[in-house]
Amino acid sequence: MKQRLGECAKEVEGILDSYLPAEEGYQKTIFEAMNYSMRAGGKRLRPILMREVYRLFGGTGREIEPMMAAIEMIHTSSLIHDDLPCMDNDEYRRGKKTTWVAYGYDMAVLAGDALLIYAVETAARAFAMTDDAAKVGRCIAILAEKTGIYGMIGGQTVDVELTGKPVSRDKLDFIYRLKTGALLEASMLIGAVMAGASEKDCEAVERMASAVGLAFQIQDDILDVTGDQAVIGKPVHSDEKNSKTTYVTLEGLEKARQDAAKLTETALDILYSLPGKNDFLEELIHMLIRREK
Ligand code: GRG
Repeated sequence: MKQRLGECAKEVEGILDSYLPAEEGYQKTIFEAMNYSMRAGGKRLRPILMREVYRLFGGTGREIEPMMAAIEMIHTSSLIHDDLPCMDNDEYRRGKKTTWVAYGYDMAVLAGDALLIYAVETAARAFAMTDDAAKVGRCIAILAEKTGIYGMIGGQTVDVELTGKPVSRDKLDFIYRLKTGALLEASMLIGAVMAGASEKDCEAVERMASAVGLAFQIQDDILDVTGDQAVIGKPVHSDEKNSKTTYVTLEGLEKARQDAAKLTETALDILYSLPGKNDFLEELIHMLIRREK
């Protein structure tokens, strides 16, 4: 599985690369900072999950590729901003210097902004690759909604505001569903919509992704306590350093592990209820709570 995932990530990187800007012109620095961050590695889970859900519903075309690039651009923009001194103040990510350390605070803010809006420009390239303009329009709306104030940015707002303060389980779930879950929901839902899945199946995919998102963030919290910096590629104990309440600080390591496993089972039950079969997607969902980075 690890090897297959590695090969898949490499293949996805080829696709991402084809959508990155050429490093030329007076504004060359912004292109370099964007490409540095996009090429820094990472598991490429969101585009991989998107394409596997697309395949689950019978999708075969290349129209999914601009959407795959767009979701990874949005994810990368969020990592650039998350690492800034005004947020988590981290110097390493994916085993490399963070964008603000490599390019300066000002350029990192701009590179995050640039990737965010370039993602929309990139997703819009799918219009020229299909006869079904409506589904592309719907996917761009999903990207915007899941990224914005009702999604990732909304979740991050509550997260930042509550840093160093007591956080109830209810609020923590809200933060996780939005800050982490929303982009995973967008990834999988866009895969379904682009493949022409029914409304009922799209709703099921969104619920499946929501469970995956929560389990994924719980595992992220677990790795921040138990992980190896050399494997993860970023500092561990970052949550403690930033006085963050996490699933582990609230519920303890053992319950965190149990709850992540339960959420994974919920996601898999939904997957089994859907038409079609995709063994790789099933394994991938299992793997998300077994990962070491
Ligand atoms: C871009 C305008 C704008 C705002 C960003 C900072 C912010 C708002 C949101 C933070 C969202 C965030 C970083 C949530 C954590 C999600 C998470 C667990 C990320 C790690 O994802 P992986 O493990 O990373 O897939 P790799 O490196 O493998 O891609």
